[in-house]
Amino acid sequence: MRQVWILSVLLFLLIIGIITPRVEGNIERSGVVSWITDGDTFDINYVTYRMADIDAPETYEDYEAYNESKYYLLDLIHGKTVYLDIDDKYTYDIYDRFVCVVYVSHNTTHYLNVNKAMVVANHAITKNYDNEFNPYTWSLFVLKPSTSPTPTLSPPSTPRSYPTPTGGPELFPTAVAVISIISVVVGIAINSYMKKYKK
Ligand SMILES: [Ca+2]
Ligand SMILES: [Ca+2]
Ligand SMILES: [Ca+2]
Repeated sequence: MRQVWILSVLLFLLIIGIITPRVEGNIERSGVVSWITDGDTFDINYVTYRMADIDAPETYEDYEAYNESKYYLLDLIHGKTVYLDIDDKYTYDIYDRFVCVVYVSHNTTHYLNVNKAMVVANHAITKNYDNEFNPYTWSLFVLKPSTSPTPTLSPPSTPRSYPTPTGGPELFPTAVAVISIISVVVGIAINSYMKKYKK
């Protein structure tokens, strides 16, 4: 029976390692968000960043939707340290804003993909522009790298506290549960096969 458990645990770790996306190597800079323009644009130390492959409502399109989107993003990242994957293909858009995917700490092990979170919350739509990113492959949560990058853009400021974002589907716990069950079943199957084989 011990064999089954060891096998199950090993399988579980292997599968988790394969399916969970990681940001390792993709975080090119970080800093504290000091200004929110709208649901897809913000500043760090007077430098403007445009969130890649999403589009949030403009004031002239739908003022109420613009406002809701803007304050949703504000709750998610304003005053917080964000970790940015800058577009390796063009770096800037036509307005000289850095194009990026934004990550913010979700818990001790995971970042939230803020671009994806804006779409999931219906505060922005997906628009797959020409850049290094493919928004259709994004996961809402990604594993943090083993060592966090040091903020480089701005000195640390006192973070304002905001409520934990809600509304995103918690896919990760479900996936873990499913994988645990599969691992145990496969473990038992392998063990009984081995027993049979030995006989
Ligand atoms: Ca927009
Ligand atoms: Ca990049
Ligand atoms: Ca793209």
